Amino acid sequence: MKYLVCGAGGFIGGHLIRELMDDGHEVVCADIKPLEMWFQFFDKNKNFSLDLKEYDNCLKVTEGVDYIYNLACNMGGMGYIENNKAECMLSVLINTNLLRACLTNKVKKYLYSSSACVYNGQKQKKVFIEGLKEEDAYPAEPEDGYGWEKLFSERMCRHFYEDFGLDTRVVRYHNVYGPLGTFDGGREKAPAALCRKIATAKMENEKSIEVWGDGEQTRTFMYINDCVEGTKKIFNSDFKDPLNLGSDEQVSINQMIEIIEKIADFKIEKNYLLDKPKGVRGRSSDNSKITKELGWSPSIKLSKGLEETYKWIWSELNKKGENTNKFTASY
Ligand code: GDC
Repeated sequence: MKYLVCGAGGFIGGHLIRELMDDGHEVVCADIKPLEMWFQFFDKNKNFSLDLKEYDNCLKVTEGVDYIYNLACNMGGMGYIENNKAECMLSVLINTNLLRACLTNKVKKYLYSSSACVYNGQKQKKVFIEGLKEEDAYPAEPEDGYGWEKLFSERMCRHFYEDFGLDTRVVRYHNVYGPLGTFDGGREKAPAALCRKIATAKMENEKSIEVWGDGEQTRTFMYINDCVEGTKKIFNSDFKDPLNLGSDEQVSINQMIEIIEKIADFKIEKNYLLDKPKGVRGRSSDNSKITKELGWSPSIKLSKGLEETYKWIWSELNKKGENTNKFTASY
């Protein structure tokens, strides 16, 4: 079977392609970024650098393809999505035109990468909340901009199945982190940002780091290996409705900082910046449905995943004279 990975130059895309290749599949890769900016690049594959918001480009990359993982969207951590709502919403063109191209080119199955940002904001007003169940996305009050696009695109997948018979899957990612992802430049999420800040403080012997908000806000963070395994499992399952893919190990940002301090063997003072983007107060994944449907759920401990992530970021920061621009490049 021939797979297409859209968003191939991104964090999750790069890791997923490696796995699909290891499984022996032929993979076509597409991303808007120039090839030299891709986080992971494999010569062996057919690689396209083009804008999937354009229908003609969607037609081109889907030709002869059986299966699609659509991970392509303009995104980032809270610092990015709160300040670039229109850009985030324009990703609707990627999903729309890929779905249209799937029909023309008779693609067999299509996975759409949605997000925990689809969940109703009213259910995320406290710290350490009950896990969000899939049905908590309605009544709709998602994250402004980015979350609305994700919720709308989820529904488009559903209707392409109902009306045209296209076999679709929808996965709702909860804050994914790990090596070979963005850790600076403005799009980074909290795990990578805080690993970078603590590593930099240790290297430069600084006493404090900046933390957005009061540090009491809570999240669950999913390590990339769980993310790739779960994504493939959902793709290969018969379950067509949106499914959470996230950890259920809830921590506050302050608790995550403590874990990173231990890994780094470095204590730091926290300078809380209350006017920075904070997002929801508390978010967590309820994993009952994925456990029931797949007999599996993410299980890698945050301390283990952060250890790998910190080590990688530390080594990237230590690379002297090398061009690390690819990690700071804008979309
Ligand atoms: O950016 P993020 O990881 O995204 O932020 C988590 C929390 O960590 C926020 O409350 C933020 O204010 C706090 N925080 C503290 N310091 C920092 O230095 C920092 N950098 C960052 N980035 N945050 C800091 C994400 C979306 C994604 C995606 C996932 C799905 O929201 O940004 O695009 O869809 O959700 O779960 P987060 O978890 O709010």
